[in-house]
Amino acid sequence: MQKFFNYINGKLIEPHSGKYLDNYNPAEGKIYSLVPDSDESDVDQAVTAASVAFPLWSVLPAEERMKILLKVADLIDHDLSKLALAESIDNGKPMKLARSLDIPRASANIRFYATAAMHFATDAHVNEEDSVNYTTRMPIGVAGCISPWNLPLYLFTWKIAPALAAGCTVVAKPSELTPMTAFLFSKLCIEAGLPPGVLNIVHGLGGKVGQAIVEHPQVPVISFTGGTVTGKKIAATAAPMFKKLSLELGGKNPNIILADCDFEQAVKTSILSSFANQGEICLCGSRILVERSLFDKFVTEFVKRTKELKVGDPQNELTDLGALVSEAHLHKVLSYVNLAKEEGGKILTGGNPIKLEGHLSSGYYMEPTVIVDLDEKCRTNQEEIFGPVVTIMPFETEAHAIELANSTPYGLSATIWTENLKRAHRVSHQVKSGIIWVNCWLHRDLRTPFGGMKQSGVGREGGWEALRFFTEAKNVCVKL
Ligand code: TXE
Repeated sequence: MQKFFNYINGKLIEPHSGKYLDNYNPAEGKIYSLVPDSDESDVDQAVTAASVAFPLWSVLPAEERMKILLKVADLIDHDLSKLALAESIDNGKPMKLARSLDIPRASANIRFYATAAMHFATDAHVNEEDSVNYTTRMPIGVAGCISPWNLPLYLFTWKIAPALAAGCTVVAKPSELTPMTAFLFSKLCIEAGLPPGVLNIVHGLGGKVGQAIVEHPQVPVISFTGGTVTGKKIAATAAPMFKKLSLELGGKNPNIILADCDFEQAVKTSILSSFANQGEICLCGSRILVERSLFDKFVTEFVKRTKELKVGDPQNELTDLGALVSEAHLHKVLSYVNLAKEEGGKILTGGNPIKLEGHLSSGYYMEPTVIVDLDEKCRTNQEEIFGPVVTIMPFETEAHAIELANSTPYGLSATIWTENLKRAHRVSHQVKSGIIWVNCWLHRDLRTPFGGMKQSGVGREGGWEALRFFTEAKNVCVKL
């Protein structure tokens, strides 16, 4: 049985407890590896290593940091197939998705920030009369980076890259459900010559290892991606310690289909924004809002294409949806289908678990599901399901669409389909989401601010936002 190890002070080591957690392959529903069941003593050792490494790493010229990080990115590209297979096995997602999205984006994250550090500049304010002010931005210190299981290496590197590029050292924790690529990543960091202690990866349970990172007095900055419930716990721990916090949380994103849209594009992309990665992307458009005049035509075509999706072996190139990440998560998502029925919803397609043949017979599979006849206030339309389940609701007017779009506690992303440019801008400006896509979805430019409003999070990642987050601004005023 394969064992993963913590990566502390440049070494791959066992957890102090010597204990391990079972790690499942969701496609087969079987234990395939063991994850360190670390505790706060392991976190302590990691924070010490990161603290010792900080003075040198933080003053290393950006160009030197860039060279090492670019080597890591090259090694990820070199191991694309191996990392994609690891991601697919660990998460249950189709191999073709891991190979086309997850792993290329992981190396892109690192390359983007390795080079951004070379161009990161600060401000100066000259007062012609008598003074000049200039701002310095120094790396804050040891950064705690905690990431979820849905896009494991993609989101893990999305935090670590800017932290390291900014000159922070890092103690990171991947989800205990998908530790494999983080473990392989630590080996690549060793191979690339990342100095010991600059990055430390401690595996284990969120409530134990994650909590220990968040409450550690020598970790002044925390970057978290995960559920809103966990985000609240982290904020409650970190706020009284005046820690700097970035929280990327859940979503219940509206996908607004106006009657004047490019119908084929809207349907085709809506299938992706509904079911990609088994619907386990916080940016998925899980509430589809369709203008009344287009409603029947859209629902008919959307359900037809949903039925055509292939749920199966993640290693099969023809598979569109693989397994959900865990048995518990599958049951959670199925429980929302039952809730939808209780709330008066009509299941147009899907809603059932799927039992595949042979070695996949114990895997965590379910049908992509489309639900109508629910009102916007019911729990099914208010709570994040985070699976291959969407609701479709009609709206009468543009104002009604905006009211529906803004009717949940979340505000992460939204998609708007219209061929009318003025309408696109008008609606975009009124939808309360941090990220708006018009006539596209998940079309990413890493320079843009990434994050949500309301209960979808605090702060923004991406572009200069992330480098500012991991640095402390200081203003120096010099009297002339
Ligand atoms: O989250 P959890 P999950 C959201 C997504 C969904 C959820 C799924 O919408 O709601 O995250 O991810 C660790 N102190 N997003 O279930 O449980 C845990 O071990 C410190 C939004 O994994 O919150 C794991 O490593 N850490 C996002 C990580 O937190 C703790 C994109 C996330 O776990 C902890 C992806 C604690 N008390 C998912 N408890 C976006 N907005 O981009 C758990 N953890």
